[in-house]
Amino acid sequence: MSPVLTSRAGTRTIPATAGIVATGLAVGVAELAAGLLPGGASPFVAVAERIIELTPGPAVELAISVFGGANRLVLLLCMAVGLLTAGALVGIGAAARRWFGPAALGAIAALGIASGLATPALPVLVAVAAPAAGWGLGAGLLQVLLGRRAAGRAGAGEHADDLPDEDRAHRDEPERPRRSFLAVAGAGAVLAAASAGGGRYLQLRDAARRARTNIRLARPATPLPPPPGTASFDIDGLASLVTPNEDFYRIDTAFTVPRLDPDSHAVRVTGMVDTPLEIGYRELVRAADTEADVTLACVSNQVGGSLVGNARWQGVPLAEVLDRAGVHPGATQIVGRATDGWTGGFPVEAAYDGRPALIAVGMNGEPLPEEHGFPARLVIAGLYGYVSDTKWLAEIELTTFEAYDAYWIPRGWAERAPIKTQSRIDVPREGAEVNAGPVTVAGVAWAGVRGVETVEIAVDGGDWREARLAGELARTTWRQWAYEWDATPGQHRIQVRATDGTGRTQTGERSGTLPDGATGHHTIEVTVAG
Ligand SMILES: Nc1nc2c(c(=O)[nH]1)N[C@H]1C(S)=C(S)[C@@H](COP(=O)(O)O)O[C@H]1N2
Ligand SMILES: [Mo]
Repeated sequence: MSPVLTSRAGTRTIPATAGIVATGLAVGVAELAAGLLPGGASPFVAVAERIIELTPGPAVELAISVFGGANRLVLLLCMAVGLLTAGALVGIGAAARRWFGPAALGAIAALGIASGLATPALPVLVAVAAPAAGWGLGAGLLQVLLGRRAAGRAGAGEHADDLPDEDRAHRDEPERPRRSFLAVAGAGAVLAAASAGGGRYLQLRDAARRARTNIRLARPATPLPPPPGTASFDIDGLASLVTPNEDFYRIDTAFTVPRLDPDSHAVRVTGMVDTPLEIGYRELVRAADTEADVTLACVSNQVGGSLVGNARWQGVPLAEVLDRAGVHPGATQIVGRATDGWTGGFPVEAAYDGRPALIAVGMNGEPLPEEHGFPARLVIAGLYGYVSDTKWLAEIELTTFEAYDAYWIPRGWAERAPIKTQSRIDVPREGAEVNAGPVTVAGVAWAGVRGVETVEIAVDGGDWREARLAGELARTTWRQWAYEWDATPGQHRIQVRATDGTGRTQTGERSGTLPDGATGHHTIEVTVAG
């Protein structure tokens, strides 16, 4: 191969690389700027939308028939490849004529601006500023990269062949500029990817928030009355009957809360059914006419712990959706699968035995908070959360327990996990100092779907004495209790136990949370001042 050819190929690789990185950075920064600006959506997607709009109908239909639901993704990938190819040409052109780089990147930015301005949902400021910011940084990086390369060439690269032999030993000196070119190009590429990813994340989070605030829950067919005053005691420090959404415990494996677009989100029903279904989120919201008061409990809750909360959920009865799909008689397990792949699985009976079992979209009168599963989740009364209450619900799969182990099962947790009867002392706090005389001891007790029949208190290992119970909101919720204790000076130990609606009293035997929930009496020590 002639040295001329090799060197020409070499002179093209570097400007092409510079062009690709600079174009990537321009697009990445535009996405990031759009994510940072209020109301921002992707300029890149805006271009895709204009392309779809300008593509003749039959061509779009062909694309859909070939690629199915992935047709948009295919278009975005094609655009990305096209953009990087254009980037290479931008770089090569800019190496020949300095003005060409900024001008060509400007043309790409102008395409973004024009598409953004034609997108009604995109604020004008974002439509213009985001691509402009991308253009500025991309063009700047291109100049820097081509400058470095020129420096490298001047250093020796181009003239190396003319050098006397003894100087050829120093040919690797240009390695330094080249290395710095690679460093800057590498940093630019990382920055481009990070800003594109970060920008997209911010845009989607923003979109989910905006969409969430625009959602109106349906009016329930038979609205539940507000919780009666008799179901609550007014005692300082006692957990409120209904846990406010912002105080509700949160447990999941999600590293970051999934941000899902309610307009495109759907829940599929798959597996052992006659007719697999897909129900869009909007349809779920319209059909969500059922309310239920349900206490959720985490299997990891220690005795006396706070991983339990009570809310009024609104949704579609799971059985209604399952009946539409037609569950095969052999199916024994319902698996809820989240968008991030997490799964929880519970018996099919739980959807049909009359307990509240909902595909929920509402929590305490508002759309589900993102942390608690927006757009949709399962809420199955009486079962620990890890088997039943899948958040960010994407799929309901009918299967058997033999065929599938949900997320926590191979990790040692029980396959069947009804909530155990438990009770907790909220006041006084563990280790508190109180004055002698009448002291109110109060807390909550819960028993899955069995309801709480009695709560008893024992002081210093003495007889069990019955506490007063607040009215029952529902069999499926916790129940407040209170006990007037005549406190005498000194150190005292207070224990609590509950008896469920089937007459079974919770065990005092202590066991840890693994594999199916902790047991034992919540016990506190208090000091009574003389
Ligand atoms: N997608 C998903 N859903 C999930 C989980 C999870 O890790 N991922 N954790 C479950 C567990 S262990 C519990 S206790 C409940 C908690 O629901 P909350 O965070 O709304 O209180 O969610 C359940 N749903
Ligand atoms: Mo949990």
